[in-house]
Amino acid sequence: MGLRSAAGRPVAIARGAPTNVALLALVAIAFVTGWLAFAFATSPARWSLILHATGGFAILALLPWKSMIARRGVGRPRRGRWASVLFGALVLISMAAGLLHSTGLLVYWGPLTAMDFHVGAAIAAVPLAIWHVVARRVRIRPADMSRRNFLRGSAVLAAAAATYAGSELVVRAIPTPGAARRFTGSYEAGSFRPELMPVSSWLFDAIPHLEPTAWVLKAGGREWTSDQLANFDDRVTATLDCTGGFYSTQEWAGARLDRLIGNASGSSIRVTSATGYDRRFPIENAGSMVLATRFGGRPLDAAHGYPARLVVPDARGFWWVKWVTAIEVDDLPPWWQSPFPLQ
Ligand code: HEM
Ligand code: HEM
Ligand SMILES: Nc1nc2c(c(=O)[nH]1)N[C@H]1C(S)=C(S)[C@@H](COP(=O)(O)O)O[C@H]1N2
Ligand SMILES: [Mo]
Repeated sequence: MGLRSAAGRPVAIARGAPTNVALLALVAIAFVTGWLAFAFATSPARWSLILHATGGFAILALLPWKSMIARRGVGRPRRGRWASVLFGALVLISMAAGLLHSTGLLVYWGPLTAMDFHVGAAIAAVPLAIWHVVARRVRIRPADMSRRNFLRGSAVLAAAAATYAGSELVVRAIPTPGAARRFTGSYEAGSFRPELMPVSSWLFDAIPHLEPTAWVLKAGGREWTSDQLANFDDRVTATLDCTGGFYSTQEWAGARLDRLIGNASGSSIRVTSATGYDRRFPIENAGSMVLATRFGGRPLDAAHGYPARLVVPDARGFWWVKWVTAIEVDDLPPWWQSPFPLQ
């Protein structure tokens, strides 16, 4: 795979296996580090995104080689060729959307964000990726493990890291809108302006319109009405950082969870929405979480979780359960849940 013309372009591939295996590792790294970044709203998000972007740029760096492999493959009259091409298209769409987000050139696309396309295309590519690797099996030969291929692999990684570092410098030097990203890659929106705060859902939840007179909260072995809840005035300034690519800082007010659960004992707290959406938290965190009824000095609106929504400082937006109806303490461990919501 290493022959080059006088112009320095790769001209022939003796073997595609090393390129394909490198791609397998890189696609897997990009996928895992992407989700890892979504799991955190603190510094691990940045570390995983550095790996993520380097992996992404390394895939781009292998494109000249892979396009030769792909051209040869497409030329063979074989079943599933078009599934491979669709796979390639999804990877390229994901890559393009990732770069549109990171440079800030196109962050919103109607109600969707570049991040939604980035992750959506990557998820859609997963079954095709598995099929591709199984149907186009590669065999590694001892000769593939050569010092030369190892050096080439290192060169590709170094080039990818340098391209990423360079792109970050360019984004800041021009500057493109991407210069304003937070360490999670998210863009500021409507901070301290509740009326301008974006509205988001994890997947399928629609905004329920709850009647304040009918709504009750179950917590600490009793029921709370919205009037009773309105008497609390615990305040916290905290940033909601949505994996869709925006963040918004607000002054939240409501009831600290340790006050609501009383002296209930157990390992974790399960917070449930009127929609069925729920998240579980270590009981030790009760003192730092607030069940908010107000933000920026005004009541929550339906879209942002009225009558009450959870505020979890330093946790990603998907932990901030909206339209809360129950807060229960039990003995299940806090990790006893899907790492990301399923609805
Ligand atoms: C095929 C799989 C994927 C590839 C090849 C890929 C590649 C990329 C690339 C090239 C970028 C732009 C890097 C930059 O210039 O900063 C990017 C950004 C990003 N990707 Fe992915 N990605 C993939 C999947 C995912 C998944 C599954 C997630 C999350 C679950 C994710 C989350 C992110 C985030 C949050 C950013 C923004 C980083 C920032 O703005 O600093 N990616 N990705
Ligand atoms: C970014 C990830 C990848 C993309 C976009 C991609 C895309 C493609 C396309 C479009 C083809 C030509 C159509 C076909 O033969 O079905 C192809 C061929 C092939 N791919 Fe991939 N592929 C990727 C990763 C991989 C990986 C991870 C492996 C194996 C570990 C692999 C192994 C192969 C093989 C063996 C062929 C056939 C080459 C030939 O017939 O000469 N590919 N790939
Ligand atoms: N019940 C419920 N709560 C939810 C969600 C949801 O889909 N259902 N989405 C979460 C996600 S992913 C985010 S980013 C925030 C968005 O809050 P906002 O609409 O006030 O910006 O709500 C969280 N709380
Ligand atoms: Mo979100």
